[in-house]
Amino acid sequence: MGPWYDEVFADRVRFGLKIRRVLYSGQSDHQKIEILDTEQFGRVLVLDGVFMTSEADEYFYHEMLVHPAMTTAPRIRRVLVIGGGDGGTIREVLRHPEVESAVLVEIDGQVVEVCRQHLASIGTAWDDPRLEVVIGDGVAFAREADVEPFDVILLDGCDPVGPSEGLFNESFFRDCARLLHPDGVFAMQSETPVFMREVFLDIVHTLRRVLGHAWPYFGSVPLYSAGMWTWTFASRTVDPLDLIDERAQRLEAVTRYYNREIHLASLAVPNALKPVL
Ligand code: SPD
Repeated sequence: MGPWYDEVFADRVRFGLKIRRVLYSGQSDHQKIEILDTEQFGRVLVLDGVFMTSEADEYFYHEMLVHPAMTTAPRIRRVLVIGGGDGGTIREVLRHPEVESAVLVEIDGQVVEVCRQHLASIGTAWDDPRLEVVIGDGVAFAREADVEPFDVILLDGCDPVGPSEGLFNESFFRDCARLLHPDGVFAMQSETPVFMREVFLDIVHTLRRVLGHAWPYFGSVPLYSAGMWTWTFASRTVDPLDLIDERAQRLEAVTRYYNREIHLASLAVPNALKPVL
């Protein structure tokens, strides 16, 4: 038996993976970084004891964070990703040939280095000439950047503790809104209403105040133990149901989870959440 690695959530839930070995363990200026080789999920990135992504199931999360925004935004020429140091989100962004430039702002350069070395199957687009990687604080970037607006902004953070805490508040969302084209789309991972109901609701309601409209959408990521995961789509003008069919259809040749049916179905709100949404 064993060894096992357990993620413990708020002293209420424990989710464990049997590991073959620890491939990397180190402390950066921001957090503890580990790469585990596991029986079920292959290689897994763990930050401060929380499972982030795995070789086996990362596509559920990354495709759903990226493609609802990228298949509905009228223009997808310029894209900003905040967080996402494993490279999965930017890989999905750069699948779209209409993208001319993409900026990824990751606070922890050590996460990028470790993932490039140990999770190369996830980060397959690091050398794409359209990509600029900025190692720095996404909150400061959003506050200070003086650049042409982005067509799509994607927020790929950890849970709202530690280095990601500042990525969940209204002033940061307002700074992102300033950087977003008037017809742009913002999307972010918005946690699970099963374990983090208030955080989830707060994200949706705050984005509605900031951008006018926000729609949570639902799915599952096998590595995240609550069963239900959410992302939230927000835009001043774009409705997530208005798919650009040609873009979505082209993607379906390569995506492993995302397709047009899943895009539309993911926007259905469970009854228990309807009154609070
Ligand atoms: N509970 C874990 C939430 C992690 C969300 N971000 C994952 C990053 C994958 N690129």
